[in-house]
Amino acid sequence: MATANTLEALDQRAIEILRANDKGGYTIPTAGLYPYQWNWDSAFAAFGFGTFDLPRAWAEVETLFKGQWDNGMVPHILFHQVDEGYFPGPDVWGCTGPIPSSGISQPPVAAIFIRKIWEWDKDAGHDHIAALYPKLLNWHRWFMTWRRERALDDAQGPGAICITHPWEAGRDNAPDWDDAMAGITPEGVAPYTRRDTSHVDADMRPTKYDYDRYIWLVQLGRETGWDEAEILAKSPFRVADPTMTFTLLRAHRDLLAMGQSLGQDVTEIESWIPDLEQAASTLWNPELACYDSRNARTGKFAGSVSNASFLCWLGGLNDDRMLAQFDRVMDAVPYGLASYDPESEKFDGRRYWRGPIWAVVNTLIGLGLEEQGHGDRARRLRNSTQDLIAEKGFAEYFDPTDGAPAGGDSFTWTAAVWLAWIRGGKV
Ligand code: 9WN
Repeated sequence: MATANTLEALDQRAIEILRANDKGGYTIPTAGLYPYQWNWDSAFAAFGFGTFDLPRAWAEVETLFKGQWDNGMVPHILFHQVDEGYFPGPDVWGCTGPIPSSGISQPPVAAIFIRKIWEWDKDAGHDHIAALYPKLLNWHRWFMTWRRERALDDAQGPGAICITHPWEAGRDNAPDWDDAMAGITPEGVAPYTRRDTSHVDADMRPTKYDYDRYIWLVQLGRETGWDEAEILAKSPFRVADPTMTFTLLRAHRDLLAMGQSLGQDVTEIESWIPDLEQAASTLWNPELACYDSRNARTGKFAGSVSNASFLCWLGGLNDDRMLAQFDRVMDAVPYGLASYDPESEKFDGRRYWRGPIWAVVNTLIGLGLEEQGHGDRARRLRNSTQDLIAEKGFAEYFDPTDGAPAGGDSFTWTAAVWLAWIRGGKV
């Protein structure tokens, strides 16, 4: 257990990390490994900055939305300044948005944290949310148009929210995509050199098998000129995913609250919420007794109890069926919450999204648990994450079997959620 002095020292260290990773208007996740602005990382960074520097928090999300495409999509990476230390860079993506970028998006958590920052000071936040609201609405509409599980003309109607690339879910090498990834034959991938494995151990990162398919999918998108209709028609990879579905459902609710406060006509958002609640319920896998991912090309469930399964509470579903799963996964290893079921043969405690703990996902799960009246479990998760960071530092992720820090260090989003979730706000 950390003492009060240690906790305060850690608060200061977290602030230092955010300041050090600040590139002026946007924050990099960590020096070296990730030298650009990432979408959901920035939303978490804003949450962290909001605890001690509200103007800087607003700048973070405003810079992110400067990269929004005409079709509403907000890219997963903005390449503000080319850096040879990261692959694939802007030349590989071949995108033509307002800022050089990737051609896919990331979990839409921005509205969730924009609402929180606004609620911390509504007077200071009013003009910021007024300017961001139409941009968020366009982005959410893009998901509702282009990322539903069924084809747009399918008489069965639209379903859960899909990803068109593993990087879009932010859970890059999760076992959830194994089946869909096996459907890709990565022929014609141009020769490439990975940079990630020059920064961190290869056994903490995705494999070459994964990277060949990641790049093959980027090439496919680029060949279509990032035309969503063509990607929908041609790509073998399309997976309905709890990360996207639950975060978008939650983000719709936050956008609705901001729209109402601004006196906007919110009927479109009001219609999205029951529609997506219904769609989210289709991710329930009865055999697994858990929310799961599904290969949208075949209808086959992945069979994955992942940390994304536990985002149901954040989405607003008060589903007690998930409580026993939560307890089982927490009890299975010394530190929680593992990103993949520790009792599964696919679990790998060191390898990225196939087992390690991610403090940001814990934050989303913890917020949801608390709101849905499961305060004991929310506290358990928060205390476990606090002990881990206090003992092991502000790492990118952690091995749940022994707490070992893994991936990059001095990590922006780990520092941000330390301040805003674990320590509970203003410092
Ligand atoms: C690809 C920045 C990002 C996170 C993702 C995480 C990792 C990138 C990578 O780093 O992905 O987007 O190169 O490995 O999986 O969730 O946003 O921190």
